[in-house]
This record gives sequence, structure tokens and C-alpha cells, in this order.
Amino acid sequence: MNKEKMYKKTEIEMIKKRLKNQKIETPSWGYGDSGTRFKVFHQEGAAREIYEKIADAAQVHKYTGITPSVALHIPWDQVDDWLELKEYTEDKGLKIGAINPNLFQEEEYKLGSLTHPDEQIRKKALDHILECIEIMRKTGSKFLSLWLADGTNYPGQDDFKARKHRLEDALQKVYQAMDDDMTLLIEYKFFEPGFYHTDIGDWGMATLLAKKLGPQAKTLVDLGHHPLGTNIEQIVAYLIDEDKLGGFHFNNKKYADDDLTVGSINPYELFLIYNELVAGEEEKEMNVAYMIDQSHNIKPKIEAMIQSVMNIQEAYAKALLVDRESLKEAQQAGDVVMAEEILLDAYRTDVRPLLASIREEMGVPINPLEAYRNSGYASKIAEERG
Ligand code: PSV
Ligand code: MN
Repeated sequence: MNKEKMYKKTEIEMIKKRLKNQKIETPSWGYGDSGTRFKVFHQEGAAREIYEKIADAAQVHKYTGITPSVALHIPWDQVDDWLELKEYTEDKGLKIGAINPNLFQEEEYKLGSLTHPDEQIRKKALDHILECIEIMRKTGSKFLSLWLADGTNYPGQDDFKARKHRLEDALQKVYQAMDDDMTLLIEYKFFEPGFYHTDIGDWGMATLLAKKLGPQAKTLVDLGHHPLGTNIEQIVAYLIDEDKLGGFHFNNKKYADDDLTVGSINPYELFLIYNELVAGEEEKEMNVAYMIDQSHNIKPKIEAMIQSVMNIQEAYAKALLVDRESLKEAQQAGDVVMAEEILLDAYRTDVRPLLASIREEMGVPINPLEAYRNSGYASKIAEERG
């Protein structure tokens, strides 16, 4: 029953080319000490400031070859001289990626930032975003990645519609302030820190906001931000179809927004998401910012990041192997079993030899994790940084 697909040489070359072009952005905040509200564990050698974070991100790129940019979080990564940081980043062979405004740490944001009932607080939040757009200009970043912690904790605390209108007003101003080559990514999350409601609770709300704003506003899918059981691959397919898929925050969850290693809990889901992405790529030009959003509290940071990148690479490779023509035929014929078998066939393929061969051609180690482990970088930074 299982129809084995034989790949032609040209098909393999095409798959390899696409794998070599894959790009994943890593987050500055994934390289520093992190934890939960119970405890932040210190790791020897963990990056203490943005220059060290960039240096560590460069290691991930050195060993994987597919992580050429780093997302910044402002003000966590604030510096006095952005040009100097840009040059340092470029010297390390990287670029500054998405700029993430931080609208959740100030005392004034207790009742919200862009949705706050007080106009003065809303202005403070808007000014911070406008400052982030300036930082984008100075660093060459093209993505403004917006996540709001806004929401309420109790029924009746505030008016849903009034908050929606405040948000729409503010986002209009943000959109107007952006340059033509910038994209606003709107991230959603169904809970936390608001436990009664969040102002951008799901992909529908994010996408409605993005649609009202215009083509430079898109939705960002963070894999940890859905209720359990949500069919994320369907959301991805819908967003692609609507030209509204702007970016990803890769991670994996078991319970809530756990920030677990991407692909560690449900690798089949990751594959199915990539299956939609590959189908989308074959249909249209997609300008998607693929980013990791994980903070590893226990694992060594750089190793965890390399592991994550490799898991994403595997999911993409497997999705590229899906026999799309036969899948279409099976779907058309109502052959439910065969359609599923075609997906499983690709999913069960051991793509490690394929990835080893592209790594060889790209001039990076065949086993990035092992090569990094043997490099001595971890003990070097532990000694230097204390
Ligand atoms: C919120 O949970 C989030 O996913 C947003 O992307 C933040 O910017 C990030 O985590 C870091 O706190
Ligand atoms: Mn996120």
C-alpha cells in the first residue's frame, strides 16, 4: 500500500538548494540567564549583555550555517551606540533581525500599554514603539515584532471594545511611522499575563488588526501561544492563503507557553506546519520571518539553540520530501489512507544523510552539536565571563 517515491536527481538538487537557503533567526534573550517566577538559575558563561549575546549567536551560525540574524528586545538590549552594535554584529557575520518593543515591564503598564484607559500611558507605550522604529533604521532591521501583554484579570475590569479601539488607533500611528520596507508583525497569545482576557487573544484578532492596517502588517504565530489541541497547521495554511503570515516564534509546549525546545514534544505537529509552509512556498512568494522564541532555563543556551535549529531543519527537510502530486491525487480520489500514508512516508524518512550532505556542501560541520561541544567555546566563555 505504501507508495515509495523515487526522487529524480534534479528533485534532490532542488530540495538541497531550498535547505541551503533556509534561514532561522535566534533571539538575543535566548542566550542570557533565564528562569521562571520561582527561580532564575545562573549558567556559567551565559551572556550578560548584548555584545556577548551576539557573540554566542554567531557560534550557532558558525556551526549550523542557517542562523544569520539575531532578534533584539528593547530595552533589554539597549545600547548607546547602535552603529557600533551593528558593525560588531556584521563583523561576527550576522545581521540585526526583528526589533521587539517591551511593553510589559513598566509599573505603569499594570492595566495595559496601548490599550490602557489613561491616554498618557498609551502615549508612553506608543513613544517606545516609535523609538524602536528609529532603532530599526539605525540597525537595518526590517521587522517590528509586537507582542502586547495587554489584557485584564477580572470580568468587568475594562471595556473590550474601548480597548480594541485604543489599540487600533495606536497601531495606525505605528503603521504610519514605518518605512515602506518595514513589516509590522502582530503576535497573539490567548492568556498570560492577563488571565481573564488578552487584547490580542488569537490569530483571528491579530489578522483582523493586520488587515485593517494594510499589507505591511502581518500575523506572527508563536507555537506556544495556543490552547492545547489547536490545529496550528490549519492556521498557518489560512494565513498563507490570506497573505498574512508574517513570522514565527518557534518553540514547543507541553502545557502552556513552556518555551520547550522546538520539535521536542510534538515533532509531527512541527512537520505538519512545515508541510503547509512548503506547500505555500510552491504557490507564492512568501516573506516570512522564521524566528526562535525560547529561553532555556536548564539546558546550556548555545547547545539548546543549535539543537532547536537542527530540529527545525529536519522538519523542513521532511516536508520537502512530501510527494505533493500523489498527495493531490489521493485527496482528489478521496483516498484518505493513501493521503495520510504519503505524509507519513516523508515524516518517517531519515533525513540525516541528506542534511549531512548539504552541511558538507555548505562548509559547516556534519554534526553541528558535536562540533560545537568539541570546540571548547563553552569552557572559554565560562572562564572569561565567570
Ligand atoms: C511572550 O510570551 C513572548 O512570546 C513574546 O514574543 C515576547 O516578546 C517573548 O515571549 C519574550 O518574553
Ligand atoms: Mn513569542
